[in-house]
Amino acid sequence: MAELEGLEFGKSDFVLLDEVTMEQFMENLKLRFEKGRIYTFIGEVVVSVNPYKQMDIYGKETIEAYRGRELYENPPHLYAVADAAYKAMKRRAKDTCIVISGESGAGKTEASKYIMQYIAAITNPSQRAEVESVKNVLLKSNCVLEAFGNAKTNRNDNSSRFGKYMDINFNFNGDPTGGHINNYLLEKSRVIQQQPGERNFHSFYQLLKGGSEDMLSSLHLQKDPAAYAYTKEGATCTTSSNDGSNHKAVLSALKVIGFTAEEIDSIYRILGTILHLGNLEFETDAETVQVVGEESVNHIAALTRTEPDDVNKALLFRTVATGGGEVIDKGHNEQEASYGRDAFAKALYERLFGWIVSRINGVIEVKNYNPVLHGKNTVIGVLDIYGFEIFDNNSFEQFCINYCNEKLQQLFIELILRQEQDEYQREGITWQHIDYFNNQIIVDLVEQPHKGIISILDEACLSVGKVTDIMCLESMDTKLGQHPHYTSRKLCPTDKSMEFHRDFRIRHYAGDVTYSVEGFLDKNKDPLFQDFKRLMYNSTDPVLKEMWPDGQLSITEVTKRPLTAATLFKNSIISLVDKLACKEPYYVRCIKPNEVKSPVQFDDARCQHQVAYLGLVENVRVRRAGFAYRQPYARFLQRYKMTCEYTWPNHLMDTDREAVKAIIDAHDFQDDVAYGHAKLFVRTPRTLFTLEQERSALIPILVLFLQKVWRGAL
Ligand code: AOV
Ligand code: MG
Repeated sequence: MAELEGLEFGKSDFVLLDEVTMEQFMENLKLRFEKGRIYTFIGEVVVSVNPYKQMDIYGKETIEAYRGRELYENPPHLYAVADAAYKAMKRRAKDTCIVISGESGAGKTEASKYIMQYIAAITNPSQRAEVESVKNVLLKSNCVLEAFGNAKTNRNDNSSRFGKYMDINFNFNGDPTGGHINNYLLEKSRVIQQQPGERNFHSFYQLLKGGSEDMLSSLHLQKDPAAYAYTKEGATCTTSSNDGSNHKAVLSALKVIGFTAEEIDSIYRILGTILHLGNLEFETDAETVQVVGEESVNHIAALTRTEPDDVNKALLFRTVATGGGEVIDKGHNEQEASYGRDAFAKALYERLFGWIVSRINGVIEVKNYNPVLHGKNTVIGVLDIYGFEIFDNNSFEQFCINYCNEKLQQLFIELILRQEQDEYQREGITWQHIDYFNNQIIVDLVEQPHKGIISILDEACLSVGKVTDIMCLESMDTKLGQHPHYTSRKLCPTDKSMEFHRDFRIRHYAGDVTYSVEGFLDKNKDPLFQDFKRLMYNSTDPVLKEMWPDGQLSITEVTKRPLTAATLFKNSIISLVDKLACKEPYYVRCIKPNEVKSPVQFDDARCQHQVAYLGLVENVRVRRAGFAYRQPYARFLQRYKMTCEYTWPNHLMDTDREAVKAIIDAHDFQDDVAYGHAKLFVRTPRTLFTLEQERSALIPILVLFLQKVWRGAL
């Protein structure tokens, strides 16, 4: 492998370490970070350390330097991986995916944006208008999704609070023809409540700080986020982003994507509605509950295009079907009314977000694609999901996010560590097994049918009678008490770090997380009174109506129990993993250098912890001992037979394997290969590259030769 940078910058590929040890790995990683080299390869995997400062390494010239080049021809970079994924997709008509992982704040979202920018920059050289427009929408969608789906957390000022998997479709020319965004579980509890020091979703502050006077007055809003219960906590937070100018960027992105003026108006009316809902209070007067002050109800009705009386009724009553089949209105108490209001606010935001995503999908969906006319439609998938997180208080959302990260780590283990080694064994290649921690046991702890945590939660949610969070915790303790990755405070009373009898702890691959069980069942059940759905369905705003199709059901029709939030999430993540597993994967492994967002601090212990749990040293070992490329003998022969006199035009040996051996020996590549039962294994890319170059040089000569043969000149 080439050393393209001076040695003073460390080794550009961890495979080149003198010895594969954690010490050498860390030494190299640190040296490179300190020298401003934030990317390092492990073969085709890129390890990235968040620089926490703007780097001048993403410009046009850099893009040109990476365009169409082989991975090892340039220093490590995201662009090298993006180009490799693109080339594999284009040359071999393979679907590929780029999986970006790492904990919260490690740089995944930034990496995904650079990768998309790179793909946009290198495609469509002929500037065809329809391709340009698809690219534009794909790029602009990031700005909109970040505004509505990201927020400041205590780990990251711009933390993704939803998972995003974007497929980009390409035609046979390798130009983008469309795409599709899958979004995963938005952390909607943030709409109504944030931890100290955190903010609600950016969109609210952007609207309040950047919205024009006209817009705000039409929404009956004032500029100050401290005036609203749902944005008060984050009102004084400082962030690195400018809400005002971002608001304008989002508005313009919405227009570019193709949202109509009416649709944009609806989006902001929904945000306004949510802010007004948050300020609603209830009081009990002579045993009836009522809303304090009429003004907010009037605003909400006006903004949602509904009647104030109907809003009032949905807030204060719920329709229930009695045993005798009768339908009655049952009044809420104050607590129920507040609960209903918050559930409504969360659902409004969640549906708004889902609608925005599907609206974007409608624009970028590949239309009129005819595989016979246009050739195979191939895909590059880019995954940017919320990273592993540990907060002071971890709840249901962290549980889901961390489970998702376990699944992605499992996929990495499967594809990079396990299948790799299994194949050597199958092919009869001499191989010293390399050990690694397999986190399947933690994945099972969470998702196993009947026994896993999600099943136990669901059981508690679906059982008749009142089951509390604590009762559910007790059930988990009983069933999982013996599990090596599960601990409960009850089961180990001397453990002072778990303070209350309402905690349980999972020993995750990336660290121990203590979850407070409070609210788990409610968040899992995620109920919303049908009355709100009906209210929205009856709105005269077509956008709102479209978001609430289930509002047309009457109370007697909604008997079926919907799937719980955890089960829906689990199913969506399993289907995501299936989607990724059938593509050729490329990996970016992001590391967060310190906890204080410093561009100069490399916290050894924190970094080493991440390197360890990401399995990077094991990755180097497998890669170094292993073979980067493999091909069935027949395919290899077909491609390179012209590079050897014994195999061109046909070989006379007994087997293809012998013929392949003749090519390898003729080039003196014996030390770089191994012979499997059915495939040739090649250690370094250089070998294939040399053969490729010879082949390219020979093809014009062969074509000339064949033309002469056909013309009878020879
Ligand atoms: P994440 O996506 O991995 O966290 P981000 O990509 O949002 O992390 O990165 C966090 C912050 O680090 C960004 O807002 C930038 O300030 C900085 N940063 C990251 N990468 C770069 C880079 N290449 N160049 C300059 N600054 C960078 V989370 O979404 O919280 O899991 O859930
Ligand atoms: Mg992110």
